[in-house]
Amino acid sequence: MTAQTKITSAAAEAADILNRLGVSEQLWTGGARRVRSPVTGEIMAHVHDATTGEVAAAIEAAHAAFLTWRNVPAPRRGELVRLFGEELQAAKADLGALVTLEVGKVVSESLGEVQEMIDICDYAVGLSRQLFGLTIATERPDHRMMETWHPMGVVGIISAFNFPVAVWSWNAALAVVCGDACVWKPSEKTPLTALAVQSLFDRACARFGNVPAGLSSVVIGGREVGEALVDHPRVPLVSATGSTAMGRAVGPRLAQRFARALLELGGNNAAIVTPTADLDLTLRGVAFSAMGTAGQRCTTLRRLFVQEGVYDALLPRLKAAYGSVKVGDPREAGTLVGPLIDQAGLALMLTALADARAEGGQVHGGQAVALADGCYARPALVEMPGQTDVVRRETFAPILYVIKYSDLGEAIALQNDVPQGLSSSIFTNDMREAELFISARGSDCGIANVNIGPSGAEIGGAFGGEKETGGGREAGSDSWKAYMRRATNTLNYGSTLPLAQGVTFDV
Ligand code: UN1
Repeated sequence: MTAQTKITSAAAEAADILNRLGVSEQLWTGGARRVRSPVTGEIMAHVHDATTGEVAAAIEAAHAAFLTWRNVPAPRRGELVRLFGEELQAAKADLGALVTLEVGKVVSESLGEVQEMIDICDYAVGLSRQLFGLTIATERPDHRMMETWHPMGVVGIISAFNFPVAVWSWNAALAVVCGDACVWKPSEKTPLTALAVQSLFDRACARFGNVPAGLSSVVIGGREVGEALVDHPRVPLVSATGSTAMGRAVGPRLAQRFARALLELGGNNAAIVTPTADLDLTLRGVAFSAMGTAGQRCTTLRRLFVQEGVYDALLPRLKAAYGSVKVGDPREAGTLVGPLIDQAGLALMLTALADARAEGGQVHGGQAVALADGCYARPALVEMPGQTDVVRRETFAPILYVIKYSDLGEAIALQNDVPQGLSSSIFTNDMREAELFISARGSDCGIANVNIGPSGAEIGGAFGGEKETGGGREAGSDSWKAYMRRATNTLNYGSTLPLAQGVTFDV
């Protein structure tokens, strides 16, 4: 139960990294917005908010860049992303360390986040030779019908604090090979990692040569900056990651001007443990997906449904894992749970635990941990009598609600009976149960896994979810289609003009 006590300066370390990554000092000093490290509570930098005029200028520059970039052959655009991936690889340790300082992730998870960026770059390079459309049978003689995919324009990217760089890269790497330009509004809690990534992108651009200025840029700020991006007529697509409340504000504004929204919002992810589950594997899967990233992934496991026959076998082991996991400075070897993002995040966790107690829950762990001026807490395991209100809402913190069930159909119904629909999993060695869970009448989420937890997805699959999660899909599979506009072309190579549907119109 002891937290690490050795805390070294986050501010000095951040300054060293920013310098090494080539981020001009004037970008992170002298501004009005303070950047606080959740690791130590120190102020690491003062960044400048963009004015709405500066946001508009960035969008106009991006639009001008798009007009040039769309003419560059896609595989050549892929070459820029390949160079960017090389820059990320070379800077992996530094960028990972900066993610740790700014978000509080443990080092291996921060490195994993940068690896996710490298992976999507590799994916996007291959994709740059695979942006294909279909050729479709036509009903008319001497005709050909096909679809073509064209660059779309400026993509606005609004990202959240918890994956401050990877989620941007899922969007940006695809957008760039698709021939688009990007304007990025990072979370106001994590501007430093965004500035660092922009610097690495600029390095790749310098090596590539002739990249139009403004192809990708960062605008820092709060709600007004996001709104300026969302409302601008030169932005045909906004990809926004964050809370359901944010998505509720962004979605209708985009709809108002018929722009596209790609929303990746809240999750309230569950796992079901059936009697045949391998409990060693289940324990590890549950521990990582519930406690990892201090419970601050969209995909974090928040609800665990355990069949009554295995409840007493699993719960003591889970309690032991919760009691022994090392909470503390995420830079220290052995730490598995770092701080929450800020004091507000910690307060939300403590409020949810109080609500859980009031709703009949038995809370194990969950105490705030005093360590420097950081925002630390022990992860909480909460045995609940049922799926009460607090369980149905997403609290972005390391709280796992555990509920006993008897029948699998009942467990699947409970797992689906929440407003959110991002990720889910089942632990079972019964093929029928596994198949049922991923079938049409199984999990209603965008991600449904078997014998792994709901978090930690690879970039090759489409990432996103249903219901209040927003419906968007990012990263792999055919997610690239969201960043392009589709045209259907019908070509007549004959000398007559037969009309479709047998219509005659003789003049
Ligand atoms: C997020 O929390 O917004 O699947 C993204 C995962 C990570 C991405 C999470 N690859 O947990």
